[in-house]
Amino acid sequence: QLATGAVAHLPTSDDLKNSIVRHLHGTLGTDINKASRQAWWSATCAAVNEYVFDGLRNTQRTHYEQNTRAVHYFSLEYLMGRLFSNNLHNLGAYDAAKQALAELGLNIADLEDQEEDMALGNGGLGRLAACFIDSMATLNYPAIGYGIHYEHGLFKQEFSDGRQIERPDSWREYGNPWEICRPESVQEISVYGYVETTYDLQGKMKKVWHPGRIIKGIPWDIPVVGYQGSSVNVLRLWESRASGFFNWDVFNSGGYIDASRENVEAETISKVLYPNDETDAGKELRLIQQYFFCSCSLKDIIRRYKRTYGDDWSQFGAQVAIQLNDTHPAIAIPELMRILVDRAEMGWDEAWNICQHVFAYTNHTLLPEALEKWSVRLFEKVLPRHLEIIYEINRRFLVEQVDVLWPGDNEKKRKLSIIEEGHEHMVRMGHLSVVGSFRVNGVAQIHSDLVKSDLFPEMVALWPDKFTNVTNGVTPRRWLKACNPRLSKLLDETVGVDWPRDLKQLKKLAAYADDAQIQDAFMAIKHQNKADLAQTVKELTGVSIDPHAMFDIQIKRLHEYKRQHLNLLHILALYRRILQNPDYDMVPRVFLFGAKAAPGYKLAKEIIYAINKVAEKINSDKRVKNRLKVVFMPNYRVTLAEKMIPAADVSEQISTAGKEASGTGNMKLALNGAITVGTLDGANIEIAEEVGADNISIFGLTVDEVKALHAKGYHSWDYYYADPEIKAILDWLETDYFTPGKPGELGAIKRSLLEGGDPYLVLADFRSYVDAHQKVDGWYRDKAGWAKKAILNTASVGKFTSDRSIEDYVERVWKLEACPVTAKP
Ligand code: DL6
Repeated sequence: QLATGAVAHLPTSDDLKNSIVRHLHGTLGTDINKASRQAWWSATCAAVNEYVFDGLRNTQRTHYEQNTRAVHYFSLEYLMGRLFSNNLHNLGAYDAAKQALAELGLNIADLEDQEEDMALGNGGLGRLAACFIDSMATLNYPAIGYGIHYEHGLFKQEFSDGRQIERPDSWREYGNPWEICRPESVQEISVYGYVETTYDLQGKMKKVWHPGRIIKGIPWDIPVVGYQGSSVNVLRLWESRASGFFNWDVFNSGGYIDASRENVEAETISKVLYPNDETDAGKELRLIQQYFFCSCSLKDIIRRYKRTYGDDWSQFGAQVAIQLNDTHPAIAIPELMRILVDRAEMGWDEAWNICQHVFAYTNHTLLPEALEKWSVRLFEKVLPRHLEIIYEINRRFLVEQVDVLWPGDNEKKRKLSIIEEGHEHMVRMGHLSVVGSFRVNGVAQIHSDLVKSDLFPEMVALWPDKFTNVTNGVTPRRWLKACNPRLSKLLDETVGVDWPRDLKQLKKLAAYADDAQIQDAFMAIKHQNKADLAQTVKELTGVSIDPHAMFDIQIKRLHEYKRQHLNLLHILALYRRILQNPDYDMVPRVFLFGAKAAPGYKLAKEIIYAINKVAEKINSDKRVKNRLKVVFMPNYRVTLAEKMIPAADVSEQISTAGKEASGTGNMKLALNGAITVGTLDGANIEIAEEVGADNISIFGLTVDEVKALHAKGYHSWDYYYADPEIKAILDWLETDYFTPGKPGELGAIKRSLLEGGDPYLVLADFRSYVDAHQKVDGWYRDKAGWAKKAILNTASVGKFTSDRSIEDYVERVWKLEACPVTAKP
């Protein structure tokens, strides 16, 4: 099979079969009759890699020959999941591999289960980065992702008597077939030390940083295969090591332990991903992680640039775009300034001009606790020269921009300064990112509007054209084609086979929304997916669920603003109604949750505990008569999402309006035919616009109403006293009904909603949430009506492909040309 893209020949099943056996013998050193599953899996990956590496070589050669402008995506997180089936699907070789393995007596699904998730991210931000690099390769954009090669990704979650326990994740304990170490591209970076001011013979001042520690960055390359082998780009992740392997002097004088301390400290940098997705500023190691990967990556970019341009910096801004995925990599801005001013001895203005052509910044959250700030004291200790550079960036910004627009206005200066002056002086990384970038974007229209109106209004006044929106998207290759093969086949048959690359093609499905045959086929697929999920639920939790029930799914990180506890209150309301009225008429429902809580986030962990305890009680209560089941799936991750999303009837997107920047799970679930129960928040608003009011159940306060309520003064007690159902449920949680012999065990939720003031307005939205579910219950009773809504959801969400997001970035931010790759056989 000849390909059109980077991969010269797409493999047939015979090609793969021969190659797998060859690798079993030649690479794994084993034989067909005694190979373990792990060995078969490794051999199959090696066989696939023959094609992947072919595409990688051709892509890199083409980019070099054509000397293309490229985008460099800087992200502290990449939530990749598994790559085996993804790579096969994108190579167009999944069926060939399935057949090859079957002929060798193996089941492809068993091999897929050999792979550990590559969980180098927490949630939305990291998974978005993974979708984006898939789209950039698919669309033939010269792009490279840069990040950290964490030894331990996001923790594994277990439950012990309903409570979350964290276990370390060792995703590459037995190696990882998808990555290539590149010792030839090792970089060294510096931290700590002090800055000396010197003068040359002409009396010109020069700053010299004498670092306290040198650390080595070792690059690992993970090929990113575009759909149909179009381009194969690279994700380059840095592993930290001490620069000198061992301190032999100390070792020889008997200090065995001390001699290796430096190694241990250096290796700590890439040891573990911070497990908080919204709050982590303040930790020295985190700042060093950020600087480590930014500095290694910038040096790597400069090394590549110099291969063509030598010391001529004039084309740097034209050749290099760097996208900062949130403020985590913002330190790259002063680092590039340092390299240009201190190392390349460039004048400040010229260097700043280059930075202003290179950096663009994406904001992913408005939550105040997530807006990174670093104490000046810490900066001074870890990166003394960078602190000086930030001071100078700030000085010029305040004098040349702020004071020009608002002369003499010290209040404006105080508000806009990159340095926050309070009890402790802090460096505001958001301000630095805006000042140092030529473009700033939010991740859904409403979020981008709020970035402008609430977060940086004065920056907008200074630079109105700097701000834009790029609504998030998800890759339909992973989130429909690979995870929902049954629906994919139906789509191929009804709308043609181009939809994975051109998701708007799904619109054609709308013409079949009333077609009884397509409705039956669509719902039969949903039922089969639910039956598969029911089996997984049984295996993982021991709970039996009925695929005929409505599957209502909330999967995302555990956060108060995401309001899993609102979902719980609704479940409790239904349970209570059943107990009060044994004949209570409701569509049987299974509520499924998947969520990890940051290990230090107490209330989030209490919410998990409460859901698990309520689930135990409900699932074993005969009076419920299967109308209600509740399941908290342990260890939610990409691989579990791929099983849950195709089986969802209802998608819970219930954040307090104004708090969820975009959401991407909302897009995946709608794409797979789930009907959203959601607030007018983040991308829900755009989903509602696309699917139409009849096909989504919207509830709750709007952003403006939330603001107005807070302004007026919100008193959650009022709702408690005014609504007997709310009162009864909250009081119930405090008894020992769900935790026999231990009253008060689930009291944390009630306390946060009443004494804690209910900061996320759970009680204010409760009644309209219950009504939104009542509406969905009614919809579900009409089988044809429901099928139509589900079909129209799939048909209408073509906008939310990450391909469209990337095209928006290209047009509004990066100004890149696509560079199609032609394979050289
Ligand atoms: O943009 C990706 C994703 C959004 O869809 C979520 O709404 C948002 O909560 C998430 N933000 C983070 C926070 N990280 N920081 N900072 O993960 O980004």
